[in-house]
Amino acid sequence: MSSCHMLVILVILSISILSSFPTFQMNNSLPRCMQGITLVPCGNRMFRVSTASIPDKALSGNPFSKQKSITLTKRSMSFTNQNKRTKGDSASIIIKLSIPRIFHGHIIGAKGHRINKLKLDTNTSIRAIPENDEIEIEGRKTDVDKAKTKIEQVVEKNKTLVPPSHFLSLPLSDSSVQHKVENFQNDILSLKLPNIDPSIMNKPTTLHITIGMLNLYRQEDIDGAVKLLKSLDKEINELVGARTLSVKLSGIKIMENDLAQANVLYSEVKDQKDQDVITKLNEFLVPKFTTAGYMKNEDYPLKIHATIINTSHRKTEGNDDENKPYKQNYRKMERKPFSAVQILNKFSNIDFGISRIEEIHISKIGAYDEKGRHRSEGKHKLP
Ligand SMILES: *[C@@H]1O[C@H](CO)[C@@H](O)[C@H](O)[C@H]1NC(C)=O
Ligand SMILES: *[C@@H]1O[C@H](CO)[C@@H](O)[C@H](O)[C@H]1NC(C)=O
Ligand SMILES: *[C@@H]1O[C@H](CO)[C@@H](O)[C@H](O)[C@H]1NC(C)=O
Ligand SMILES: CC(=O)N[C@H]1CO[C@H](CO)[C@@H](O)[C@@H]1O
Repeated sequence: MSSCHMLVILVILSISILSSFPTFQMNNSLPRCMQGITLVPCGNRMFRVSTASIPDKALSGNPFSKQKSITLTKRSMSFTNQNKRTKGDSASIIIKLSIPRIFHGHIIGAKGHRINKLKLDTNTSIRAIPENDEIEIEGRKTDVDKAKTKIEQVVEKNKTLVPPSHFLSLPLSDSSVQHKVENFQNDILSLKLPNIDPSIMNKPTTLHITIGMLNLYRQEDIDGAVKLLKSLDKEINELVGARTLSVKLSGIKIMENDLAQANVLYSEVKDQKDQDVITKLNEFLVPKFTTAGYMKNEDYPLKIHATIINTSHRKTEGNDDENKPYKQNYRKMERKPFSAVQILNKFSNIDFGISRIEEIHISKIGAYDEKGRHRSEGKHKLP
């Protein structure tokens, strides 16, 4: 047993030794449930020790009680303190990795196949805690490190499989345009066509033009994307110019080639100059967000449109709760198309009017605010 190892044990058990280390800091602002790891100083190095494994006796009644110990939480999982441990160290530690719950299914694998293999291969115990977006790994330090690397590889490899979480949006907030969209949707509903029901109508309050899809699964990604958008303030304003950006929405089209098998019905931005500004915004923003890792590197052309009907929203049991675990929430749903023949015949010349575009939002898919708009994580105000 190395002398440092001895020290770790001594530190855990001895109040007098604990208090003699000046580098030991306190943080009592964390909830108890997040205090999985206690950092214990040993010489000029810090060791992570599972708080649970520290005897209460060693901690109670001294200034370094559990509540006051430094802990690694899901927000601070960057292990800057990756010192090599001496060989033969068999102390068991627990770490909590910040892994968004959307990936937990990939890590667990079908019938737990992948997680079981991970556990066996690395001699660790691994537990998914979807409520906290955490994966907990327990074992010897070297084994835990191995498991951590492997889990991160699974996430990296499977990143392309999960649906986007957010999008860069130009909300069309003009109430008269929204009202016309609502009337149009009601007119369609009154035709009582097969496979058309209120659930597939995009809420008029969410009317928007999409600049690009975002993959922001963790709070730190959301914060980073918001910060990035804010950092581009000046360039965006220069790009848009002094003139107010407003778009005229008119006409309706469907995304599919077969009129009888439509899934998405949308209206288009008519004015070429407005289209050009939006295209420029897209061409400027997409590379920035892609480089930062918030957008997937997908090379599809921008289609400037405002969706009015989308059969993906069709209400099926269990797909409307953003807090449901991965499997229930993201199971593949079958899309039931509708025939757009009658709608296009009847309303092809429809005009929804002009809506000013005042802001660029980072909007969350499937989450809405009290006014029925997409929940905004952050925004840029246009001139
Ligand atoms: C204590 O934890 C809180 C919450 O994670 C954090 O905001 C704060 O900066 C921490 N304080 C210290 C001294 O580490
Ligand atoms: C697996 O890890 C435990 C500690 O978590 C250790 O006691 C045991 O010896 C290890 N087994 C092998 C085969 O390395
Ligand atoms: C339709 O809705 C789905 C699910 O919300 C979304 O992924 C897709 O981008 C939408 N399509 C259009 C064209 O709005
Ligand atoms: C589609 C894809 O890349 N899936 C990968 C998910 O992660 C596992 C483990 O790393 C890979 O084996 C899969 O190929």
